[in-house]
Amino acid sequence: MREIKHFIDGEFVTSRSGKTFPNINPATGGQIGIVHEAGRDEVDAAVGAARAALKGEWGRMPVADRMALLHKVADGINARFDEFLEAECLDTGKPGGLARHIDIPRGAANFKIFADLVKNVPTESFMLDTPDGKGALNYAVRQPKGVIAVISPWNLPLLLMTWKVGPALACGNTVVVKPSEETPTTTTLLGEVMNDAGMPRGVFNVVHGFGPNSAGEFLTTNKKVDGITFTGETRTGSAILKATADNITHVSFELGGKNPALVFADCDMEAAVDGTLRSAFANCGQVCLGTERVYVERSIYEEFLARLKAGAEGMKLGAWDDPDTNMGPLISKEHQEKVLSYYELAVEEGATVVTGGGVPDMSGDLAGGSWVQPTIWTGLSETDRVVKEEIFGPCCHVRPFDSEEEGVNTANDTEYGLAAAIWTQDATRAHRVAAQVDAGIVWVNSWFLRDLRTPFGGMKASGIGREGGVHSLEFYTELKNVCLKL
Ligand code: NAD
Ligand code: 6OD
Repeated sequence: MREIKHFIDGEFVTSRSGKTFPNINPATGGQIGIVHEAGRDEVDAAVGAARAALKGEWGRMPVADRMALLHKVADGINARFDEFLEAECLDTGKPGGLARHIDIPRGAANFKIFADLVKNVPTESFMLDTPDGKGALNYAVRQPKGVIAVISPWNLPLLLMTWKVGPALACGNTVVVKPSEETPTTTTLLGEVMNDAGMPRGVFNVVHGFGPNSAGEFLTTNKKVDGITFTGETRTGSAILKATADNITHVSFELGGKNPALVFADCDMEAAVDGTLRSAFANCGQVCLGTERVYVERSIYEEFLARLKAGAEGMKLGAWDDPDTNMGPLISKEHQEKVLSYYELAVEEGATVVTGGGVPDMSGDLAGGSWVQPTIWTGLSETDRVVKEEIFGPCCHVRPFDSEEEGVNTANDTEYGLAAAIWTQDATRAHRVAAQVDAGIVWVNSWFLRDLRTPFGGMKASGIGREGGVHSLEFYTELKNVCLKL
């Protein structure tokens, strides 16, 4: 059984309190590790190490050397690809094929892409006329924000953690990461990679634990943290905002969603069905960008629904290392209870269960896992809780619409604004609808097609700020103007 320790100032350490919690494989319900839980002492030590590192070798390192080091970190992940893959799949239960193509390669790419980007970003300058005719030169410089707390979720653990750590380090900051209590392993492995790459001590630190009255709260209330970048539920974002109010700590938030898909009669039906199967069911529906509300133009509604149902029923639930598996379990028994409570609520609210709605029969070791069936509903009203609230499971509600205006209005009738998918072959319509949908990320005839140079984030209750490309610099650096009188 793996023992998962904190990584502070370049060393793996246990908690002084001796407090630990189990690491569970959600596919079987079995314990695979023991994790040390950080108290205030460990969090303060990690933040202290990160602050000291800003003044040390890291703070003085030439940009080119910093970028070369980040490339070495990416290479280090790739060199231990299979180890990261197995760790991620055991922590989450996700299919190996998914993690092999998305989670682990992106975990490495997040370091290279931001390293390459940061060294090529210009800043502005302005000449100002002055009464003496000599003028003044204004120029902007970017400097690191300081110590960044990275608080990450369990659904794409390595990918979403490095999506923050990559740009934070590229910009010259130091970090203290608190991964989700459900998925501590790959973040800890990254500590080994950092040491092997020669990362100076204290630049990358990891503390394990929960949110309230644990590592999460101790980190978000620490006065020596300069910025908090958080990915997780909207209500956790709200708790973090309250915790940071006294210190005015800067935040970047990527939060929940209740994302719509708009499927128009002029779509490529096969692409729309395949894309919606992915957006609703990939990673067992545990993708913040996933589709939970599908609106289909009435003339193709029946055909689309029948094909979506057939696709959902063809999904193969199984072990991560079975090459036929394309759906894993939910992350935990607690999350399984939550998702199943929505499955029950849907029926109470009057849904027609097109497929699924329960727990599949799993055999052998998998019988103890957190499995649920991929589920499709119809017949709910737009005010029903199942249509309004983020479920974060492999499920969606499908509803017909009669006009573009109706489709857009129902898609926008939500407190969230993270992502949307539009399926149409009419380019004019695609641009028109994309402009009207309230979402930070709109995909047309695709889903989760990522270009890391693009802005990423949510409108409304789905987040604060944008990361990705140069937008990451807005959070991870302080932009300073120098005005020089000539
Ligand atoms: P969560 O909010 O429960 O937990 C996320 C992290 O916050 C964990 O590390 C957790 O320990 C920590 N945390 C919890 N309470 C805290 C507190 N009071 N103070 C400090 N830290 C605290 O989210 P989750 O269940 O891990 O992830 C699923 C959620 O994340 C979904 O709502 C999903 O939409 C969202 N998500 C959003 C994005 C995005 O890019 N917008 C990406 C992935 C996931
Ligand atoms: O691809 C990304 O950069 C990203 N942040 C994906 C988020 C997925 C949410 O579950």
